[in-house]
Amino acid sequence: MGKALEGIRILDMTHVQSGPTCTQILAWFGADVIKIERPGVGDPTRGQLRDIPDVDSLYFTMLNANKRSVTLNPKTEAGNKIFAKLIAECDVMVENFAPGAIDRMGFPWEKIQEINPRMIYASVKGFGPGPYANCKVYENVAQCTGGAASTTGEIDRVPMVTGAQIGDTGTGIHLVAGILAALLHREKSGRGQRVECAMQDAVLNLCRVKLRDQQRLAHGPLTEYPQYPNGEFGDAVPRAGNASGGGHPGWIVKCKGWETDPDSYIYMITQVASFPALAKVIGHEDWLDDPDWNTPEARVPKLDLVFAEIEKWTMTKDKMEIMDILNPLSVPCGPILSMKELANEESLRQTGTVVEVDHPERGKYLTVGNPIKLSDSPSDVQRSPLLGEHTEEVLKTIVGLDDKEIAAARQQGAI
Ligand code: CAO
Repeated sequence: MGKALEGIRILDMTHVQSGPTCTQILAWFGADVIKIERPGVGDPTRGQLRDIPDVDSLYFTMLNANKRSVTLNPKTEAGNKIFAKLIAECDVMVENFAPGAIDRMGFPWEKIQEINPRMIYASVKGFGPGPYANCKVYENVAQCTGGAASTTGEIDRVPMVTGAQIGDTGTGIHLVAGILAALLHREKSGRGQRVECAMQDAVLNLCRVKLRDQQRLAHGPLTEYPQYPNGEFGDAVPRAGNASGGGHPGWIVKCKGWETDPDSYIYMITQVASFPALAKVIGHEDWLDDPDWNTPEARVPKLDLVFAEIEKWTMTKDKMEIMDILNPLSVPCGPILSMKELANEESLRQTGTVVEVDHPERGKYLTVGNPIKLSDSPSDVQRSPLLGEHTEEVLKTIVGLDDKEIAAARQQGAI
């Protein structure tokens, strides 16, 4: 059974997180991803947040699975020629350097097109065209400038960033969609094209419901927000604590053991259809005949009381026990799972979403496998490459250099 992207070759000029996320997904789908790294240095994340001295960090190993590593400096004479040949031989080039870095290497888009008109050139930048186009951007900058931070956090407290890497990984996933669309389009047009994704845009896309709420504000208070009915609304979407972003009110409530276990909580959603079952199970059958409680409209102004009553019940039970009771009743709820629990979750191991990989220098480590499952071309996760592990192999088989030329390039510091 072939892989979905078998035969597609990616020139991977990415570093840190956003770009590597994108190329890792393409690699899981079977593309041949050739990661170009600076000789002797490599992707800076190889050395960041190291848990074991002198061994590639988990930051690197968890974002660069299934790739080949080539060390190459395109700013040297020999490196420039090798890079041009790689452009000619690849289908897609992905990069996420600060604006202008690839141009400064001598490869503006016009030149890339000249070398290979079928090339798809995909970039992540912090911002799109405009006043901030030249800014360098990291994850939390994108969360702040894309609307996530202003709408996340406790009511009337400081803006909050989330642990989910929506700026980096979120943008990388958007870029994958653009690359796949451009590959399909190339089938018809015969030509490559540029694919650009700004981190601010990707975060805003992920915060789409908050822009929805911004417009709703003009027509009255946001009734599902905890500020309603007693708090104040300003002229911008406020932070809403753990309120649900959807049409059914939700909140996080305590479970048994919360005093000592920081993750003993569960997210409860008071979906209209399953509310009678929920009311019964928490001992509030009385609500079902009471017009003060038995409609969503009646409950909305006192959601704090609704969740306080739910919490009285959840505090008597373990979060997984609650799942077991509520799921058969079709009451949507989600236990707050810690990373420790997720790492040990057997069902995630079974589906390949959590995978153990063996690395020659660090030994066994856990990574997140491909969350996108294809029925006919499943992904297998291979360890990340060592720095320059595939330099000679790629230079010989794809660039067509012989031993003498490789030695000369090495002497120049090109590889
Ligand atoms: N050989 C020689 N030089 C190389 C090289 C190689 N193989 N690979 C990269 N370089 C050089 C580049 O040419 C560039 O040099 P110049 O600036 O002199 O042209 C430099 O290394 C990389 O520059 P950078 O500005 O991209 O790197 P930085 O560490 O200063 O900034 C980051 C990092 C992420 C802030 C910036 O790259 C950026 O804003 N990228 C776009 C947004 C993005 O993806 N952010 C997410 C990062 S993940 O949190």
